[in-house]
Amino acid sequence: MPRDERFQPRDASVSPRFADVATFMRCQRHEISEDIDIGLIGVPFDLGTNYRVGARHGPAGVREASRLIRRIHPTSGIKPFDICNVADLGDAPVNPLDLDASIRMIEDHFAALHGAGIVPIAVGGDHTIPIPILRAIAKDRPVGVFHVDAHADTLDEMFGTKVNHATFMRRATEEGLIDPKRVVQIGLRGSRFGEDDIQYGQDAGYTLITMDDYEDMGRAKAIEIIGATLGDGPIYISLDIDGLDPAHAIGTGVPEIGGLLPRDMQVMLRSLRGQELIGADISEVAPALDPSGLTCVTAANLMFEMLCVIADSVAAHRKGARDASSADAGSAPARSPARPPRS
Ligand SMILES: [Mn+2]
Repeated sequence: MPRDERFQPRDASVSPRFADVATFMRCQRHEISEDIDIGLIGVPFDLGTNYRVGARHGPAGVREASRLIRRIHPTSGIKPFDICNVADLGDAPVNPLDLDASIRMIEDHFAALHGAGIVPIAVGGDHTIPIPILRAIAKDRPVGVFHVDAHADTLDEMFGTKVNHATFMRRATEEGLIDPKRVVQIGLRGSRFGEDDIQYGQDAGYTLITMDDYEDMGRAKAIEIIGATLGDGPIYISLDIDGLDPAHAIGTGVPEIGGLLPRDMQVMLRSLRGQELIGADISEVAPALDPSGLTCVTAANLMFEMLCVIADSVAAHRKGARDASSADAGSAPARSPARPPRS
């Protein structure tokens, strides 16, 4: 695939990193179009938050912090901007005074980009946003989920509401958007509402790795379990920044001590290379709660980790689709995300 200059980040040797309007990783700002493989998109929504608010400013904070991201992954060597057309798609529309309307607007927007064959990497926003995203991109078949979080997000309701940042995994399971046998939740910890807080996922068939489990088994074993559980098939990544220890990400709504290190998170995300990755979000980044700016720097770098493995996946499946269609002309590509092969 020839490199398309319309989808190259601004060159830091020509325009200094601190100059110009902030976009995700200094990518060019585009509207939804079929020329785009991967869309970096903000979802500035936090009406689903029950404690500390401010994740509506996450997209702006992560755009600003992502100015420092470069072109090439230091370990894998993946060059995401060479193998995929990547663009900043701006923010999904929201109504800051209406949760239900916002959820519909977000779903419609992600349905539009999914229809254009774009794989989304979303920056929240609170952790309600995977629900409208999955409704848009996973309605055709249930997907596996790699879910990093201090909290299981499987409550049935909160303050009498069903759609909020503590319920998305349960709603997605009920709605058939995710395959519970292909779900890993990692980073779980913190005090609980009740004895059966995390029971829902266990009963549904999720694989849960609490922080206590993680400390006992170590990172290599955790990666082995993650790979075995996710298996083959489409996978969505949902990263609540509160999965990390608040020493590295205090700018979040519901911080819990004793969490994952950014380094461990980087290595775990890298382990997803070779999987079929259909989208991702980083949620619960609330910049105003972290005057140091570290939370946004951490989120921007984890976003780059996601971009690299997702670009590798999109490029591989584009090629896979091309091979499948040349071997069996007329049949649909076997795996999604399906987009027409480009020469
Ligand atoms: Mn969460």
